Parts: sequence; C-alpha cells; structure tokens
Amino acid sequence: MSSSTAIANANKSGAPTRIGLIGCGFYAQNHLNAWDDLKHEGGVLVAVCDSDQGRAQAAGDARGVPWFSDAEKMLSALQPDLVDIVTQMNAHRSLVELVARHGIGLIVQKPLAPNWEDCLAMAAATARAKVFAAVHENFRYQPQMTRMKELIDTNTIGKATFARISFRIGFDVYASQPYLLTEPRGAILDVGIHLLDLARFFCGEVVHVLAETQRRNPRVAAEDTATILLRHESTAVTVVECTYESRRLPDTFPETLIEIEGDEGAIHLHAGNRLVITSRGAMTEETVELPSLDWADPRWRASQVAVLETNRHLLRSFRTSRPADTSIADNLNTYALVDASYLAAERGVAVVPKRWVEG
Ligand code: NAD
Ligand code: 89V
Repeated sequence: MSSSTAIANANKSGAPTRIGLIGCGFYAQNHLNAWDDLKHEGGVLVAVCDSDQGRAQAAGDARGVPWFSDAEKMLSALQPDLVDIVTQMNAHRSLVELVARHGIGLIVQKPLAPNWEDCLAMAAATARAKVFAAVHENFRYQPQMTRMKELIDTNTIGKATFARISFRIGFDVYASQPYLLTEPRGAILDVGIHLLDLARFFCGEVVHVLAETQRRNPRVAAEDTATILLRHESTAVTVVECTYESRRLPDTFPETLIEIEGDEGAIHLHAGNRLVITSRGAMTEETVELPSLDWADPRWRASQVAVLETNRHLLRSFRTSRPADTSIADNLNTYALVDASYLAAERGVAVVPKRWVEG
C-alpha cells in the first residue's frame, strides 16, 4: 500500500494529519497561526524547518514542536503526512522534489516558481510520486470570493460577459517583503498571479492576453503596475489591474475590488466586503463578514482570513483524498497567464497562453 493510501486510510479513521512546515519567515506566521486554528479539524503541526536556525528555533519553541534547519532531516525524523512549504519561490522546486521523493503530500506557496520550466518539473515530480500537490493560491478562498462564485454558479447574473479585477494600493509591501524590490519580474508575478487566478475562477479559461506594464517607483527593479486584458473561451472579457503605487485614499490593501457583469445582472465587490448584487432588475446589498482571528493584524486581515480558509480547504481535500481546487496542475494554467502577460507587454501584441491539460 502506498504511503498516501495508508495516510488517506488513517485520515478516514480519524487520525490527525501530521503537518510539517518549511520556511518560517514573514508570511509563514499566518500559516502557523492558521494550522493552530485548524487543530480541531484534523490537522496537527508536528515540526518546523527553516535554513535560518534562529527562525526555525523561534517557530518550534513558540509551538512546542521539534525544529530543524535541514528539510531532509525533518522529513526523515518525523515523516509528516503533509508538508507546507512557505519559502520564497527560488527554493520551491528543490523542496517540492525532495518532499515528493519521500512520497509525502505537499502545499507550496505562490508563485510556484520563477519560471515555467521549474513549474513543469514540479508537476512532473509530484505526478510521478502520486502525492497530493497543491499551490497555496489563496485569493479565491477569501469568503467574499466564495460568495461571488456561489452567486455566479447559481445563475444570479446569467452568463458572465465582463469582469474587472482590481488591486490598486499604496501600502508599503516592500517593508515586510523587501525581495519584491529586486525581483526581475514584479507585480504581475507577485499579485497579478492572484488576480489572474480569480479571472479563471470566475470566467473560465483564457484564449488570449494583452498587457501593459509600468515601473512607477524608481526603487524597484521591475514593474510595479500592470493592466491586463483577457479574452475568455466563454467570450467574456476581463480587465485585471494591479499597482503598488496608488495614491488613492482610503488605501484598500489587501482587498481586491471586483465588478462582474452578466447578461442578466451584475455583482460589485466594494471595499469592506460590501457586495451590491443586481439580478434581473432587482438590486440587493450584503456585507460578507470575515471570521475574527485573535492573531490577525488589521492591515493584513483579508489575507490572513484567506490563509485560514485555504488551509481548511487543502486539509479537507487531503484528508478525503481529493485533489485541491488549486492543485499544481490547475495552477499551471494560472501561471501560463502570468507568462503570457509579460510576453504581451514586451511585444505589444495579443498572446495565446500555454494550456496545461492534466493526464
Ligand atoms: P521570507 O523570506 O520572509 O521567509 C521565507 C523563509 O524561508 C526564510 O526564513 C528562509 O530562511 C526560509 N528558507 C529559504 N529556503 C529554505 C530552505 N531550502 N529550507 C528551509 N527554509 C528555507 O518570505 P515570505 O515573505 O514569508 O514569503 C514566502 C512565500 O509566501 C513567497 O513565495 C511569497 O510570494 C508568499 N506570500 C504569499 C502571500 C499570499 O499568499 N497572499 C502573501 C505574502 C507572501
Ligand atoms: O498576497 C501576496 O501575495 C502579497 C501581496 C503584497 C500581494 O499581498 O505578496
């Protein structure tokens, strides 16, 4: 019996899923807090690892679990059922391939990799190992996005024909993520990837992409602003826009503002998770309440709630032996839109994105 089958059987029997986390830096604190909140839903943190020994020890001591500075040693010593990789993307491929070689399921943060070739290598390694493999692409698990998807799927607005997905902020993202100042690919790979995933989530796959980028902040190496136009297979058109250089107040970080129009209505997501829903001539309003988290930082709350809801979905998927909605295989089609956006901006032409079909 393969280890994943044995684990799945154990999960069905009610044994908790034993989780190891690799990469105890800035954003991992949200993952660690979310796993704490999910310990009564079948997940239990059993070990942490960071190549920075100080960070590893701080995380391990804070949660009373063993800590390691070498991932291989953690896997061999603890044999977790599921590994949560929260390093920056330059370490994702080596860690995904390592965990897959151990026959262990995994979650890996976005962006999956710095380039398409590494993404494909990770898809191949996890498929070969037949292990659970998910990307922590978490914007679609925000409660307001779940509600919008529910409205679309229940035909509230008819057939979606247009969407505008907007992340325009001035919040200093570089303070907690200084590497964003020097990456050769900037806003599209960092936040555009979330918005492009939402475009697929709401309007389906894409047939071609147009894009313009801007570098408005002289401190950054790459683009900090992008305006992307998508034509979907459904014939819908989506505008995806992001900037870290907005001067608008109030600053809406980390919220994504969205308008989706259909042939029988529209959904408008305003700041504060306020939804204005028009369906066949009737308008209603609702505010999507976010769960209160005792560990939330008000400046990051929408993002932190997304981590909790994403971890919950991924844990449930793993424990019931179902692929994650944001499997590595699925995320390749979001990543393909990132690559197509850069190529479209570089060449000034419409670009047909690569398409990954599993199997
Ligand atoms: P960070 O640099 O603060 O933390 C990464 C940690 O990984 C560091 O402590 C580093 O020492 C450790 N590390 C690197 N290589 C390692 C290895 N081989 N083995 C063990 N540990 C290793 O980075 P961060 O800002 O926390 O970002 C981590 C990831 O989270 C990035 O991919 C980023 O894009 C993503 N992120 C996602 C969201 C979101 O989901 N909405 C928000 C912010 C950041
Ligand atoms: O959510 C993220 O991926 C972060 C951002 C600054 C966009 O919030 O990098």
